[in-house]
Amino acid sequence: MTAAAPFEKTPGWLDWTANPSKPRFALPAGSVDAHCHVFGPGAEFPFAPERKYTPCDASKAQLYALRDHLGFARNVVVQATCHGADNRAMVDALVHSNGMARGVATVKRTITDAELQALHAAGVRGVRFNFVKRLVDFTPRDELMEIASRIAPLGWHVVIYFEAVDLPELWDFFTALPTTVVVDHMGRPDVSLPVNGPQFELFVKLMREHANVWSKVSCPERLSITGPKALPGQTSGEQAAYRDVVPFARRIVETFPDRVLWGTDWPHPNLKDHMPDDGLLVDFIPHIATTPELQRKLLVANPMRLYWPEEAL
Ligand code: 0GY
Repeated sequence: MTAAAPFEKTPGWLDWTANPSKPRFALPAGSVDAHCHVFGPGAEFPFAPERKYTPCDASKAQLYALRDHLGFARNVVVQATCHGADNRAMVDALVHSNGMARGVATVKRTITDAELQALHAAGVRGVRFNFVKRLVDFTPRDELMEIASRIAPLGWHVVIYFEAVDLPELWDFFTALPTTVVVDHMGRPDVSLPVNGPQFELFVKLMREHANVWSKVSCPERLSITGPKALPGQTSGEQAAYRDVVPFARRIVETFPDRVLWGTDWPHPNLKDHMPDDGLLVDFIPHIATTPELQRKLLVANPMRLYWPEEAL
């Protein structure tokens, strides 16, 4: 008899792909997967009572096996909302990475200075503020601003996750943050709208007018409507998998080459239609960062500057 799983997955949950393909794109040496998560395992690190979904397990060992398979050297492990502000699973992944992983935590205003120092010692270099309503309950802005002012002296940054339609309302708060600010997944644009239309222009304006704002050009699989299938017989350029996301991500990479990051988003929470092949996601990179120099900045120089500044050139 096998022991009952401690947590029942959300109905319809899609598990991560166990046998991703080997990417054809050779990642530059020292590349960083700057957005990924661990889930539990639930029996060891229980999911938070306030979570909005219950995922499959996705352990640190499985994450680091994927890192090696794809050709990455390092990871940035971002606290997933299913663990709330209990950062133990993420921290456990960092401390068992031989220094090859750094992290982004979720914290509450009740956190003590000693607890912040302990997170720093484990490798945490940022906090995440989440404004996606299906993922989290509302946190008052004054609490978030208080947290931002406490982590700023540690040299940490703030990662923000929001939907494009909410940017106008969140603008004043974002532009008042005292740290580097990293936007998840380009602020989740609606890629059926024009790349130079008002919605995406507002996001470009945020980055243009605020030099402390960075963006992850990640998650084509979340944003795409055309999906993972390339057009028949085509493997490059606009014909690639997730081709409707290419103009958006490419514009951000080419306009702000020193303020972009890329990550797999493994184990891909909350996808409804398909689970991406992580090898195919890596093969998306040369479509959005089209020269070796842009690729080196996106995958090595930028994440090293933000997460391992003591090693960055
Ligand atoms: C992502 C995206 C999602 C989820 C989370 O922490 C999370 O639960 O970030 C999502 O559902 O869009 O970046 O992993």
